[in-house]
Amino acid sequence: MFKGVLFDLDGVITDTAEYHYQAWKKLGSEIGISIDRQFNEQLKGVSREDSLNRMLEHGGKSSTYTTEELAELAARKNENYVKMIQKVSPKDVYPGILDLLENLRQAGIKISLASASKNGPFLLKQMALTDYFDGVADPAKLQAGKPAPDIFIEAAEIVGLSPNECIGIEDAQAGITAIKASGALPIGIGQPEQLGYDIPLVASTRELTLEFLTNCWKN
Ligand code: B16
Ligand code: MG
Repeated sequence: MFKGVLFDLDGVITDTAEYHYQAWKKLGSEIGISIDRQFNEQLKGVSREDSLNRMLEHGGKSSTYTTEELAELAARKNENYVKMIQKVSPKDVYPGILDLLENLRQAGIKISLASASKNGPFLLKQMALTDYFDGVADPAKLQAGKPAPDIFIEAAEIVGLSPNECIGIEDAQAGITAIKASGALPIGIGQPEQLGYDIPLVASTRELTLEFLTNCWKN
């Protein structure tokens, strides 16, 4: 039996992608870069700094800014994002997630957060989920973001486990690649065209039951 579950946040526990999108769009409008929802798909699971780089590249402004200016732009996006997520509440937790957390806890399975977001702890608090988590990996401490495995390795280690004793749950391609590279067993939320045909997938978080996870582990 698996001993831990490593959760991504955005797209798995709740939908913060829309707020990230609105905040990047606002920054883009201030610096003359226009983005749409399709482009935003590329930013899912990608760190703040890497997202900014991708946006600048998209707008043909890759070498326009100094390191200090880049830091200021990333901070400005985050200020807007943080304003938007003040309204996140327990109502925003995706269906099935609370039951899953409750059942994992009762089964004595460790629960750890492997989100690229530096706002992860704040979001857990807003959704009243903090107490379910035995550990929260700090993305600021790590060298490489997803698709590198670092955040999933860290999320397992902080709860005293090795990744190969854990299941990782992700909605983004970069995250699935990271889980595979860490040695944990990936479960994806989404479609095989994006996440691959070689891993167990669910279309909705409603399907993420303890029974489903147990079956994935056995197979
Ligand atoms: P922040 P996840 C990711 O969360 C988001 O999907 C991604 O869009 C965002 O840029 C990244 O967190 C960093 O977030 O700016 O709040 O530190 O999917 O890894 O939970
Ligand atoms: Mg995600």
